[in-house]
Amino acid sequence: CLVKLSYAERAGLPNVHPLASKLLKIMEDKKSNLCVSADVTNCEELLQLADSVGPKICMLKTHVDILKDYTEGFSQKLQVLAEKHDFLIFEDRKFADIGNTVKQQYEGGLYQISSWADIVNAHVVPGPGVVKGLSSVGKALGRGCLLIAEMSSQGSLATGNYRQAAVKMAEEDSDFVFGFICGSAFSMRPEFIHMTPGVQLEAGGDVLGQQYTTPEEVIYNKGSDVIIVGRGVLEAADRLKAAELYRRSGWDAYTKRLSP
Ligand code: 6AU
Repeated sequence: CLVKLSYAERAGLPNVHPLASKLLKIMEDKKSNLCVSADVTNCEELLQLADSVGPKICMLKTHVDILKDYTEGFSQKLQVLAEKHDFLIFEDRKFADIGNTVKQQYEGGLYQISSWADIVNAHVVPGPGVVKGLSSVGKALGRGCLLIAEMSSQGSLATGNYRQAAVKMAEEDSDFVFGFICGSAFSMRPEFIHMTPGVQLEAGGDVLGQQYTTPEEVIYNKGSDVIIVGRGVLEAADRLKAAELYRRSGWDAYTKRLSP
């Protein structure tokens, strides 16, 4: 189902999650449905990247556990940049355990993810308990969660009924879950946001099973809302220029989708 409503219209829907509403407004204001995946291994580089591409993105995605020099100060600086450039922080932790364990992984440990990440994601394989556990920490803090309904990697087992199970889990906890990681839009509720990784300007893949499709394919043909781009930006000679190319490509595909 291709959503014909604008991001701004969806931001005002009666049942929209406050964080989804905030994200949709940022997207409309900055004319950006681009999430840059900041998969770098040192804090200074990540902060520089965030400060540079900040004006081009609606969201910055981190893998905090690949940083070699993480400190609490880093997450504070990242929050300052998110405020400065008006983007949301998404820690791509992919929680996948029983509720009691993910609750501790989300709140505690070295990273204390719930204290600085607006958004996290979770696999649905454990069943609803994973969401309940995360929600018991994040809901009161105004955080939100994306469920991984599909994966971009070759041979992924998240197909068929698995995706339906993810939709059901999202609908049952829509005060915390506000969207999906997926290849294409499928939820009938426009208040849910679909985000798609595995995006580059040319289709292809890497040697470890990642598969790429283009912003146009993802946003216009598959009806997803947000493109998540890592190496397409990170491996470019000029990262800011690359981010602008992806922003424009994603935005053009969105305006084309809205046009009658
Ligand atoms: O653009 P890339 O291939 O350099 O990076 C894609 C990013 C990586 C992955 O961990 C993540 O997107 N990802 C995810 C997410 C966001 O959950 C799911 C998936 O199915 N495929 C995928 O690549 O940081």
